[in-house]
Amino acid sequence: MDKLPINSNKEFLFPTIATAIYIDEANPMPRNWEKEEKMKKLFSIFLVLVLFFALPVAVSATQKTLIVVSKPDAAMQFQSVYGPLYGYAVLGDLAWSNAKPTVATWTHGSWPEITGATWISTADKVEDGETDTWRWFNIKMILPCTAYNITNGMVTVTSDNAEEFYFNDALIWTDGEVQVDYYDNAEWRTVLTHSVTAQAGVNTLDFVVRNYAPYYPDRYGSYSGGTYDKNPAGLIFKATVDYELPEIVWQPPLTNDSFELKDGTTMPFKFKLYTQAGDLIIDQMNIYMKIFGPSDGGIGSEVAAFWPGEGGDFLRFDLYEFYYIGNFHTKDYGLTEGATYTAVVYDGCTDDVLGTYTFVVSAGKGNRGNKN
Ligand SMILES: [Ca+2]
Ligand SMILES: [Ca+2]
Repeated sequence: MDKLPINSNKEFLFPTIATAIYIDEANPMPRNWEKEEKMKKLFSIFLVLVLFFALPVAVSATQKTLIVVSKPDAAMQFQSVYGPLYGYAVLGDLAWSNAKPTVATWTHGSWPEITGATWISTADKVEDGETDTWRWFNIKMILPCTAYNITNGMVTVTSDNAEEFYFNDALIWTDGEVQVDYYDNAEWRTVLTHSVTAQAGVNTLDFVVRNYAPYYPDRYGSYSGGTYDKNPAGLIFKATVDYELPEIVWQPPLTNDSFELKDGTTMPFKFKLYTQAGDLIIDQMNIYMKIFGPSDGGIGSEVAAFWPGEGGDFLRFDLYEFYYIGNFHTKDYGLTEGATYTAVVYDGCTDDVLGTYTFVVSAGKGNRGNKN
């Protein structure tokens, strides 16, 4: 492996970078974990104050933004990590073995921050600082299945020390040397932002991160205090994407002025899906509907669920009228007359609420008071 030359005063001026960088900061080596912890606590208080005054600003009533940041995920629901390995392996290689939860890792005071994101790794402190190690971070970024006009996908990332970044299995960028002999030019400092094209439903972010083993003395002439075991490793990122959700437009008989839902009848809950621009959506079956009640001040408990499908008990799409329909057989549910109920339509991927319809159950079994 090629090594960098080190000059006598322990400073090294990279040919392609205009500023001098202390060589021992190229791969940050804390000399005292505990002292660094105290400094970080002070910085945290400062950061909280900064965040307090940096409240988000709403941009539009219909445009939504999904933000995913690196964070500990004990349940491995959305974020997990594989490794460390002592050699490079491609995504999905059996050498990676089993996934582990991402954990907040020890952070070097010089590492960049990304607002809202946490430096994560396989452990609080690196397991083996003397040898190059590789970790694979696997992240799920889940948009609603009904999301459309998906734009402005951006991923901001850095790692200690180098990373490959894949989005939906395609390599987007490599910062530093992940697969070949490394040239340590402090890539942990470079916070890069990449454009990505996200899709409705599940998107995956994969980062293969290499921690460079130290090979040089620090500015005091020692090798990280005489040992190689203090060599932090980690990843920090923030991913954002803008999208819109469709609008529910309820159909007759629900929208009739005289509408009342009579107990004992079968009521057709019909709705159409429109984009915010007013275009009809006719090919979206990743939705479902539930009916809740009676209202007890809140929405009440679940009475009935309509999953997408073809049978009479399912949420169906009518190919002639272009509406979705769930037939609510009220006699099957022992409803409370005079009480308030709510129908809710959800996105099938994220359970986002797309629309609601609130109604009162009236007496008069056996007769439907409305024509559709
Ligand atoms: Ca970087
Ligand atoms: Ca490192």
